[in-house]
Amino acid sequence: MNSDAVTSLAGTFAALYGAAPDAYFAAPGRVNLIGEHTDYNEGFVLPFAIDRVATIAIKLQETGGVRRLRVASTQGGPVVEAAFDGLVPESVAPWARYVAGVFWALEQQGLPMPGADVLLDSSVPIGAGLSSSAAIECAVGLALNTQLGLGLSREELVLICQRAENDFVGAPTGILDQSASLLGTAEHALFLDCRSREAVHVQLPLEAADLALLVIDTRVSHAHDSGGYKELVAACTRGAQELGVPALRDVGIERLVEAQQVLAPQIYRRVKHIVTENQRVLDTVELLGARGPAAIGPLLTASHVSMRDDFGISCDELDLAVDTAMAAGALGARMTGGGFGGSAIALIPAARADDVSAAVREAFARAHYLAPEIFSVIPGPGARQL
Ligand code: GAF
Repeated sequence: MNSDAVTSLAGTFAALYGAAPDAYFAAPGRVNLIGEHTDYNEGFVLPFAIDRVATIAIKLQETGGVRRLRVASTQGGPVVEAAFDGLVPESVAPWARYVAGVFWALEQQGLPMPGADVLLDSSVPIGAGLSSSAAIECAVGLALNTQLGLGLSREELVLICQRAENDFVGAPTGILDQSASLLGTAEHALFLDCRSREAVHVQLPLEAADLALLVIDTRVSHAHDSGGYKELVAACTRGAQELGVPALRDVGIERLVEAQQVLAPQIYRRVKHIVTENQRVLDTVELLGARGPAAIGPLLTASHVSMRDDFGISCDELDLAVDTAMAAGALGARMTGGGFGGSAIALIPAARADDVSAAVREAFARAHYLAPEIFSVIPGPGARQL
């Protein structure tokens, strides 16, 4: 965020709350390059932090009085105000739960929180599968950790923010989004083992390879606290139980034939996606190291086909975005994020960005879909104080 934007945030904060903020923090959204729905199956993911962020201005309340949380957004709307003691999700508007939930999760951890005034601004599109919610949680988590001197590591903050999302917002998500936002670094993707939580930064030199990564936001909105995501988690848990393993991470490709014989067809297809997707993540990391980003296109597209045909979480708009991008010269394309809408990504030769974008816009217009938002992203830095 440039200094003009911080000045403008300071002005809005003062107008709303009658005082200057103590500090500013920013945390990015993410693109998941590959490794979808593998996180809560204790498998592998390869996301990167993007150059679009949620920014907060924050002022902690002095200790002593009744604790109160006030949250406002630069998008407008009334200031959301909640008493801190007995804080429950229902006492705050849904969008403000991503802020309040982090205060709540830290308190649940035995860390007493002060009240606070928070102003939120975000350049991460909402409901686009780019983790706008985790970006807010991570900005708040880093702010409280820093301002209160809690001494938590970023890895610990990942789990606090995940707890806010799981137990306060009510979405049973894994650690993919919060890990990308808090642990991401510029020019790298984050290769994360979601069982051991070991994270390795893998170079993703898009520019040097004359490549670009386009995000195609279909504007079909989705939310993970609704039914679809929970059903997927339940299906994967059932698949693991029936195969007698702690998590689908423990099922190798070689067990798929047996899995097909013992599982109901719908559970089998879900299991097949997770098992093959874990292998695709490992193959992608290997190819990136050996041959660079231009080589990974077919793996990205295979991941999309698996989500479309086996995991069952694509939609017509995402399929059209992927198929059109491929026909217009993309090296690989896939939906990214939780699914049921949101965004597709396309890995393209940088020189073809305008042609691919135009082809996708035209195809959407022909299908009478909403006009997509198309923009390119680069791997940016993780959450930080401004
Ligand atoms: C959402 C969730 F928040 C992540 O934890 C992950 O499961 C993802 O969907 C699918 O890969 O973003």
